[in-house]
Amino acid sequence: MEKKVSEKLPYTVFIEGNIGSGKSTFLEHFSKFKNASLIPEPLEEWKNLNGINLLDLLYKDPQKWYMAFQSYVMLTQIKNHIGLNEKPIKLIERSIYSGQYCFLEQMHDNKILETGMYHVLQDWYNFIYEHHKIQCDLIVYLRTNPEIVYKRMKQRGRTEESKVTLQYLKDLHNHHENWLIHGKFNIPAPVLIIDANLDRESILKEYEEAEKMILGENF
Ligand code: DGT
Repeated sequence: MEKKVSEKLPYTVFIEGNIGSGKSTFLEHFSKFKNASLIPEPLEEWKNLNGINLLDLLYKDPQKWYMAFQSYVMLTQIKNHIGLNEKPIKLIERSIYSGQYCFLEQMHDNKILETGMYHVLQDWYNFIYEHHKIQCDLIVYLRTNPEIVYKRMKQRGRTEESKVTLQYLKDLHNHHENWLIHGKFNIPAPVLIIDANLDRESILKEYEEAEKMILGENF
């Protein structure tokens, strides 16, 4: 049955890419489109869950905290995916997919996460995936070199990330590539690749040129 207009799900774009690839800058750029809801990652919630900084604990002791952190990420992400939206366009920073296919896989491959815990998180993911409609019309992949994002991350100097190594970013990059370029996991929508290695000024130009492609007929 055809959905009534009021029930129609918004045209939804996921913004994906490594840590420091410029996802927030991307969202900022699109704030000029008043018919688009911009949904940044709930980083502040991860940094303050009733006074507990889960992001900090994650990097200080990943073996102990990864499971709790990732399940909270999943919860906050699903809220973003299914949350009510009054505008016809929705741009979301990351998704439940990258949590699963990039971060979770990486932590399991690197044996930070016990296989039992990995299966529990996978089962949660499968359950959510089967029982909720996760709208996705386009994925924008901000593709970068790990060395470049490592430099940016150091410059940004987020205290919690002081322990993140170049190797971690290289692994995370490979997982994004395996998912979005090599199709190792389910890709829910077409992927638009943007070279996000450029400096801020040039990248803003790229975003501008890609606006029409990103917003489709909603432009
Ligand atoms: P941007 O704007 O591209 O510079 O984006 P960032 O770096 O502010 O945002 P993002 O999502 O790449 O990461 C923020 C922090 O949260 C970073 O330390 C990685 C961590 N993070 C995000 N999602 C996940 C996840 O699903 N699992 C784990 N373990 N960490 C995550």
